[in-house]
Amino acid sequence: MTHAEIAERLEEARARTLHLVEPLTEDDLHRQHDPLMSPIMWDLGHIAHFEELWLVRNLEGPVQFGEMPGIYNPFEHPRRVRGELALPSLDDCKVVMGEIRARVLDRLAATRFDGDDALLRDGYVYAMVLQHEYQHNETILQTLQLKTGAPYPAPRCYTPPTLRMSNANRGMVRFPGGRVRIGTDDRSAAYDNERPSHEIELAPFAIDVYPVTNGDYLEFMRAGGYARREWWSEAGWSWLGEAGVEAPKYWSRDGDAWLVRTMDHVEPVDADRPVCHVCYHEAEAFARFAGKRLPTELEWETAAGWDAATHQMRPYPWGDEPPTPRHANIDQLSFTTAPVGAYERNWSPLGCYGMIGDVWEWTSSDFKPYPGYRTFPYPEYSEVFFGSEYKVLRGASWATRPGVVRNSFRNWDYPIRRQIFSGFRCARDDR
Ligand code: AVJ
Ligand code: FE
Repeated sequence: MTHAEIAERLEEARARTLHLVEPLTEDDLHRQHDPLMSPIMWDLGHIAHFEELWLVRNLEGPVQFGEMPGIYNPFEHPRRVRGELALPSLDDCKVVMGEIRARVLDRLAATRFDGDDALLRDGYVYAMVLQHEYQHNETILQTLQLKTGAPYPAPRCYTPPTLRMSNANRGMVRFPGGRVRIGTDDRSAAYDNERPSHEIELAPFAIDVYPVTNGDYLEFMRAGGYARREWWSEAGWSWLGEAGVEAPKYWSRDGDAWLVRTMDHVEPVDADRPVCHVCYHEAEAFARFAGKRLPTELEWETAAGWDAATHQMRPYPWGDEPPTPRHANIDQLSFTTAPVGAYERNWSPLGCYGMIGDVWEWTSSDFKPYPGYRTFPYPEYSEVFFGSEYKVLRGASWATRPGVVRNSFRNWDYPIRRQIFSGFRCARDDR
């Protein structure tokens, strides 16, 4: 990225953030809509102060993440209590955002990207701050979907293509087994948890061509999926007992049929769209019902990128072209999932559709460091979350900005979470 491109992208990221919150009242911004999510005003202030930490203070000397001002430090205040913090008005926050941005641009002009500092080399720290804002945009959209009071009037700006596939094609594709290169060594944009790239040996496996659709999931429900102990893990069954749910989040009954709400739209559930807002336990139970299992994240990445012709991994399923809303259902402004098969280019070389876009996909993998992992630049992004508490999700959802979309990207959350834009596809051993 050149200096001019960085300035342009910072501007564009902020314009999108402010566009998303534009329809909201001051009360909407300050209210804690759900214990799982911050008040949106907290995300806005946190975005600004994260930028100040890394693009202003850091250029004057090394910084610690703990230097983030108290109220915007996520580790000092868990999400469920952020409604009690003294958050500013949107106008005051915009003033602070503007002041910080002016200092950032001032310093950017004098910054060189060809020195020894790994944070500055190739503009890494700018890419990191941009991605942070993109990721908080998706967090804000999760909050807006949970919003109390009047539903969020989503600023829909385009309708996804409506091409539909015939059911006949809905099978699995096979990976023959062998060595593949997982992860990346990129130091211009990738997060520390995606590095280093490393070769692994994978056993043969089969994986679904499509993510599991609402239609598939309804079959599970009709087969008594939520009442059949044998399809659930122990942790899953105990979650189900406490949560007492009988359908994906945001579904409601309509006689014998089901409706689904996305922001301010309520529609009949479309059988051809990927199921969304299910937790890991539901995904795992469905897989057992189907006689399959969830893929590991290594299998997922292989299915998304491995090219039999070159024996190389592609950065995106369709090749090298940077992701846009023409490639896949990403970048928020469709405010919906699309029927599987709708995006003509969204195929991986192995033959999987929609690894990117529509919904994040649960994998069976715990969020652990790759062999040879080194924390960079701060432990609070990845390292403090490593362990068996979190499951890895791969891909990207309709609410993900293109700047955080790549086959090597690793997302993670607790296995009980359903407010995220999460679905899944199944796999199977193929020995
Ligand atoms: C990668 C989505 C799990 O929201 O906790 C935002 C992203 N990290 N600010 C999160 C993140 C720091 C992170 N996830
Ligand atoms: Fe953050």
